[in-house]
Amino acid sequence: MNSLPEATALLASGDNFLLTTHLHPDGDGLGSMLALGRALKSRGKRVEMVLAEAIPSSYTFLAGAQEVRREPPTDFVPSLVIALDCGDRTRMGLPPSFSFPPEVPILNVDHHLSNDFFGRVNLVDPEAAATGELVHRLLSAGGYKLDAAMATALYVAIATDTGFFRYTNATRSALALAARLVEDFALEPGKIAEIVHEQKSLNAIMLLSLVLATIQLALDGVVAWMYLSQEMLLRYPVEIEETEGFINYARSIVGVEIALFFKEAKPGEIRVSWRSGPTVDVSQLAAHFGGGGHARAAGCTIYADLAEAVERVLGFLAAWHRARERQR
Ligand SMILES: [Mn+2]
Repeated sequence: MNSLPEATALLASGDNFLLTTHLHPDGDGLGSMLALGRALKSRGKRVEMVLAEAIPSSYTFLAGAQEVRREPPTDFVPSLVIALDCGDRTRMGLPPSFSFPPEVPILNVDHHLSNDFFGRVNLVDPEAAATGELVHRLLSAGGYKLDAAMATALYVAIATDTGFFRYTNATRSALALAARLVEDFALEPGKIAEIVHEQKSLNAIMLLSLVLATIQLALDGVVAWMYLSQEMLLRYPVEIEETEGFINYARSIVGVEIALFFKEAKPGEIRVSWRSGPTVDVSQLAAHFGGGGHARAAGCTIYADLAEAVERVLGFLAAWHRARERQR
């Protein structure tokens, strides 16, 4: 069931809500969770926001960020679990020790193309620029009154997922909603961008210099790839989230259609970020390695050493590239 009325009805009916977003949370997941959590609380609902990981420092300014717990209170049995910005159930950032009864419904609010509709009720729209846009739809349909804190959280959700309105998902409706939030609640986009964006540690910048030095082109310049090894991370320790934007440099090279960033999260565990321009759907390519995401931004994890992961992905892309050349 993929329906707005069903989703609003679920929110109106229950009293104990467990909200979560994906691990390695981003501005969209966190902003969506915090805005919805605050709105539900304003209706007198019990809300527990849970994420089994620390919140990146660039988002701790958002109202309610301090209320997010690593695990639910021991006595807590939710009447509804709400997953925000999670493409599938395994992405939900709940601690492995926590389980809830199978009869408890999940409301799945998401905009990933690869979303597999794991909820009892799903509010899934790949056309939405951000999950925050869907949360806004949900709150409007339910007649919830926004306040400045919710508006800020939703603005951050939309701004961060559109690369501060630079990516192809910076649609008319995303811009219009952001503008309305700014106007109605006197938000300051410049200030918000500075808090979210310009808070890099010196280590992150030094690490960027090492990563940029690894950029190589492949397949006649169609692919640019780069990597981050454990050795580099030991030299300049950062939270892995701080490396999120690095891949944009590879994608910005003239002629490059696919950018790849291989991150050795642990020895033997390589997280690969995929970015593309309008000519390639990387969510389909990443799916070959069990990953997914959006057409222009996807990810997968490969359990191998760094060199082998690079070889597997480039080998796969070489075959894809040859097949595409033949079709032309
Ligand atoms: Mn998102």
